[in-house]
Amino acid sequence: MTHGPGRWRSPLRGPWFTAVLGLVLLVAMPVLFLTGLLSYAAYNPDLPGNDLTPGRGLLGFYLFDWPTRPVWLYRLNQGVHVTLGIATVPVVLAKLWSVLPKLFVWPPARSLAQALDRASLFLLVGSVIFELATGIMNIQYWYAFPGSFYALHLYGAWVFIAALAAHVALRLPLMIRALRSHSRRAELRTGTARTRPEPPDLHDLVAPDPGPATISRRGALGLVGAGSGVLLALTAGQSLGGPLRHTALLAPRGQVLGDGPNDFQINKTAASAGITAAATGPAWRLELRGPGAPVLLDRAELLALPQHDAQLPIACVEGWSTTDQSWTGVRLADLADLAGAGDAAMVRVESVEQGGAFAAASLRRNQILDPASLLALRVNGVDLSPDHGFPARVIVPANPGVHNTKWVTRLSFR
Ligand SMILES: Nc1nc2c(c(=O)[nH]1)N[C@H]1C(S)=C(S)[C@@H](COP(=O)(O)O)O[C@H]1N2
Ligand SMILES: [Mo]
Repeated sequence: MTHGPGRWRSPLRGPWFTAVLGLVLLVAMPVLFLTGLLSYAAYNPDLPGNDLTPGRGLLGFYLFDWPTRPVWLYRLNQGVHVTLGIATVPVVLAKLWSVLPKLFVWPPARSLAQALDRASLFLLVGSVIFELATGIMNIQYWYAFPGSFYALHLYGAWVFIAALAAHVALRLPLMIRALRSHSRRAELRTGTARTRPEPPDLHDLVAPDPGPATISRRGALGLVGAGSGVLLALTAGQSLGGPLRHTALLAPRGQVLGDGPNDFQINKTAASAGITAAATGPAWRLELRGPGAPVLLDRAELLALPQHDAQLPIACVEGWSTTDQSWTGVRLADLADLAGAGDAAMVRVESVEQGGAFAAASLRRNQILDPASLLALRVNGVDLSPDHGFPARVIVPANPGVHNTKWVTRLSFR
């Protein structure tokens, strides 16, 4: 028995309907996978201290030196990854609905081939739900993971792509046949009254005992599209920034913005990071470590060094970003020279913040050397506000936001 009589009677289910949704996902999913892999590479996870769960093993085979140009590279990558991920949710749900009866087929398998097929579907459905759920939890600040988000989301992505590859290999001819079986134009002109079930198919997607249509295929696809469109419209503003930021009603991060020239998104306020006035007041020093004795500089001494400007965005891994802000400060390359480490392969940046995943980050040589990579002291013509990292913060072009460390106290060049 595949379909219980009286259950799963929608006349919409059938190869064509499933194939249309499948086609959309066949475009979206590889983009999500690739932008996800790029995002992981952008962390420089191979540098000491950057990957909190260095167990990726072979999965890191593709890692490369993340570039600093174009400066909007990470902003674009992450905006696409997060916004597209959210917008695919209705399509995934609709596709699962379209094959739902198949999940309850009993007995589970009549042949070894069918058992393997169903096992791959189990991995596919499980991993897509896992990836969307962990991604959405993360951008909504709900860090309820039994481990590191990066590791879970990365491993999940590889399970997903492997299952997807198997699924595409097994079902692509069927999808193409199904798409060719109907005229898309004609289907999109068919209203509810004239909506008929597809002819019975080999794969049992069509209900054996279909009821009358309560919505056309056009209407159902329109509903899915509208759902994706609404999610897109209420999310994209957080990545576009500027005035459009206010349209991002689904983003939890609309809440804290600064004042005046410091009026742009704040990830974690100084208060919530436990930054005290004492730690960032007159007693604050920047420590430079290199091959020789450490160099200590106060803020006035830093301001007396050559100052440079850079127009750079902040782009958080969680999808939001700002438009370019005008940062002013000392070049990281100049600080490396001061530490006697002009040839350093990397720098470890530490914050006065105690503990936590954001309190330190390592940057690679190409990032140190970019003339727009600054230890910023000022932004948009005024001193950094405490929430944006006063007395000094790192800002590096195309860097994931989380590596633009705020409240910096030590740079160790190696
Ligand atoms: N010390 C420290 N630096 C930090 C953070 C932090 O929590 N602590 N947050 C990081 C993250 S996740 C982002 S996206 C950016 C945000 O910078 P902003 O708050 O100035 O916009 O700062 C980064 N630097
Ligand atoms: Mo972030």
